[in-house]
Amino acid sequence: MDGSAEQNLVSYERHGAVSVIGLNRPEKRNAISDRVVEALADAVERATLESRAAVIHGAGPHFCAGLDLAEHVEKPLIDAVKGSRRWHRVFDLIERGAIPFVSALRGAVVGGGFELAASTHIRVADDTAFFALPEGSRGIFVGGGGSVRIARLIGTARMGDMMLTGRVLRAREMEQWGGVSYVTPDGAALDKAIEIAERTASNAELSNYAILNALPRIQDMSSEDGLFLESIMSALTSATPEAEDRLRAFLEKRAAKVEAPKDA
Ligand code: 1HE
Repeated sequence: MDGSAEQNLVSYERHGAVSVIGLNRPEKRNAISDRVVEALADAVERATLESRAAVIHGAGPHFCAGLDLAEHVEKPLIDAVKGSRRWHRVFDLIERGAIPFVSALRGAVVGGGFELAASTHIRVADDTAFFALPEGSRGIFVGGGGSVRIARLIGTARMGDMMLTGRVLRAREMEQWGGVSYVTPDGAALDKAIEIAERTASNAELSNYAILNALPRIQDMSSEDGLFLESIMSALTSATPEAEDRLRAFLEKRAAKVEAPKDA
């Protein structure tokens, strides 16, 4: 956004109902400095206010090289803790906000870049994307929510493997591990991510809100509490005029049916 006088560290555009947010520091492979975190927070807040869905991508051939190591190496311990907590708050605005976020991934999706992607709701990678958590070899630890989000996404054992060995996975391997949901040809991830975001933007707003906010919380609850909250959310979303309109539209054959995939 308009984050800095010298350079917009994060770009922001609107495509209809979808905001497109770009990490915009390609000369440093979109490494995330404190100022990038602030610019990202502004963009996420703006998107949440004015759009129905958003896409996050990176300028240039790499999505994101993670934490800005040049800035980090100079930081006193207390500032490192505060910095990590700030990442948590900003990524939480994405994960448990009010609109769906789709990430478009290419090239390096590394360390904090993978943590950012893990805070989005849907990940689309092109064939050039590669995933790594080099924290072990750098002598640090994840600090952008990865120990919770990435561990849940791909499993703690696989995340531990990536951190311990520095193993680098291609997009197709990460798809098999559940870390990305779509793999496209080289250069096609952003368009696919926008298309998916547009699709999510056409849902009922309250359903999207429940998907974003109830679903992850239910995972943190006991089964009994989760099932109870599910019933409450189910009744709440059904009780809106929008739900009634959408249900009647189907019953009166004005809404699309669910169709089998064309290539099935
Ligand atoms: C950086 C960073 C960075 C690049 N912080 N400056 N992340 C890492 O350990 C990944 C480190 N980066 C790389 O392994 C590579 O840069 C890439 C594979 C991402 C890209 O390679 P390449 O050949 O395209 O670029 P490059 O020549 O290595 O980098 C271009 C410039 O970006 C160079 O600066 P220059 O002044 O020499 O031009 C690099 O120093 C700079 N650069 N990555 C700072 N990360 C909340 S906790 C999260 C913990 C982590 O994220 S740990 C993982 C950190």
